[in-house]
Amino acid sequence: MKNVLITGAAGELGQGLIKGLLDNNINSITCLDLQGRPASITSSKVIWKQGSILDQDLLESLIFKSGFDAIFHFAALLSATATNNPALAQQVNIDASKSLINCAKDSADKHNQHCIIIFPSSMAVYNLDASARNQAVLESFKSTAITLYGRQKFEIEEFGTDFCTRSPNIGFRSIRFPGIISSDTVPVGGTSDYASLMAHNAAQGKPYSCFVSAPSTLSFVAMPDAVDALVQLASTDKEKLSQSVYNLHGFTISAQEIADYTKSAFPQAEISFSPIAEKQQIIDSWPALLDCSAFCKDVGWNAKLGKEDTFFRYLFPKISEHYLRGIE
Ligand code: AKB
Repeated sequence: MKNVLITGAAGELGQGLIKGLLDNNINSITCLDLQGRPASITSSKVIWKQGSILDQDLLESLIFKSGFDAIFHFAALLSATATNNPALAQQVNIDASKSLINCAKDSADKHNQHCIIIFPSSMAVYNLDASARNQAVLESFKSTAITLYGRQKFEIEEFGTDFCTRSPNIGFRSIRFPGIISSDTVPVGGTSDYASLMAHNAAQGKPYSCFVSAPSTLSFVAMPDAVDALVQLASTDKEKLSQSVYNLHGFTISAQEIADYTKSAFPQAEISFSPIAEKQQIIDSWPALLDCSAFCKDVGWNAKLGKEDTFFRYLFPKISEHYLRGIE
């Protein structure tokens, strides 16, 4: 991977990946986002284009001009935002994703080079009942997501996989992410956001009311492990990949455990639980444990941060430092 495009680059996954790719000596990273360049991204290897993923002319000119060898397509409306804006979610999550894949193919054909599209899917594609939630969920588990977002992620997984089997110059690779815990950005628009929000609020001395119940348990991964997973998936030889869509899992943790951890790091933290029925139903349908053995075997990835390390070695120290320096 030498020359990559990241759409939705200012989001939490985008910002995490930019740092990860720079650490891996990438030549050039072109970023597309509605927002301007974040102040923390200063490298001259990063070219920032402020604009919309819905601007077809902009997308085509970017992709055709540069001939990327990898495209990380992160621009999306997350679960809560998609539910509240279904028309925009259709445009961004479905229409723009399909046109990006089409455009990547045309460009790869024109430049006669190979381009890999990396698509972050989500555990939101699953809809588990209580008995299924007690087991590790495999990719083959068939279900109908209860959120629009989950159904849209699944639609693009299927579209990308099918499209690329017919187009030799492009590859489609996808990870079904659990909730991601990030220290650098405050999450917005997701349903799993409560985990990071507890800590971000505590670090700023603000009370936090959690929108799911204390026993709610979910699968999560720390951002550095999520970034490693993306970089490793993009760098793995095609022959080693037995499937196009993989589960990822870091650790299982309940909302109560996160609150306890947060209170032990920030003794003044005020955390209460006021579950919102709609959000609770979504969380209860998502996995607490994803079987990611295929990903670990094919790509050679392993989570480096377990649940205690994620909070005590990564999240709490980093956000304390951020807020002390006044960065929000
Ligand atoms: C969300 O909550 O929408 C995301 C996800 C699980 O995909 N974090």
